[in-house]
Amino acid sequence: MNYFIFAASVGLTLLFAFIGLMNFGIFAQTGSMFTLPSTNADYAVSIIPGAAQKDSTYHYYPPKIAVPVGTTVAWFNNDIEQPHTVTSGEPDAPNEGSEFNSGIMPASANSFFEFTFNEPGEFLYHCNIHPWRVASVYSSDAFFTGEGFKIGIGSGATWNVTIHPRVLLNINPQTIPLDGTTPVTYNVTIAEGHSNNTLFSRWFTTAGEPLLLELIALQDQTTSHGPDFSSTGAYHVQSNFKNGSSYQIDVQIVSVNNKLVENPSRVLFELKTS
Ligand SMILES: [Cu+2]
Repeated sequence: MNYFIFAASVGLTLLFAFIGLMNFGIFAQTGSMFTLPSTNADYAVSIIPGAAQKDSTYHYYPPKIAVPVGTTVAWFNNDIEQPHTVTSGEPDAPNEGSEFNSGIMPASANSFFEFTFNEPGEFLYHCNIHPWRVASVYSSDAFFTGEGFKIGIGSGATWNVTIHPRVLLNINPQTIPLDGTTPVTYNVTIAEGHSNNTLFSRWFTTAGEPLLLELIALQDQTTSHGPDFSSTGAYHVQSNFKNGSSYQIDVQIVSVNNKLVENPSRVLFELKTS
């Protein structure tokens, strides 16, 4: 009998230890993804699991972004049990932290810091606790207007894919009232050059917001993902975008409040690369 109780209690202990490990695994996994608190941010940067280690390839991911002026970036501490900071400037620079500084971001799930880039320029930043990786946000006031749209271009009017492998576009229809809630669906088609070589075509829905679409130059197959947050934030399209080319970006408002638009607003603009 005693032996039975002992065996049962060992069994239970092992079972609880196993459940504990399972929970930890699930927790760690959730922590590495964007399960987000409410934020009005436009773009998510992750402080990645393992960021505290010196041999980690990245501390922040993506490490380098280019966004239109007015973009709010949110950094999430996804490195479980490690505090980090998001501190403007280079480590030990005299102006360190003068543009923005998160202070210590606690090592808890969904801990985040956000900052709106209202001035154009290149903003380097680093972590005060692990000051061996510098990341950057480039902010540009370049934009295209026409055909009822204003399109902010994070890289500047011409996109240099070597300097800025990622560029965020802010596609803002001027003829449709955006109330921050009513769903608006955009159809985006991207073609290379003046040919009909369509790289990409997809519908994107926002919650009554402009469409934030990031182009990522990667020599890989064309794919898309997003948005960064549960129903808002940037979408991303990766393709073999390259310098010495131009991309025809065709945007149409397909539906508002899930009703098809009869005379869709449509813009076709050209994004040249260096
Ligand atoms: Cu850090």
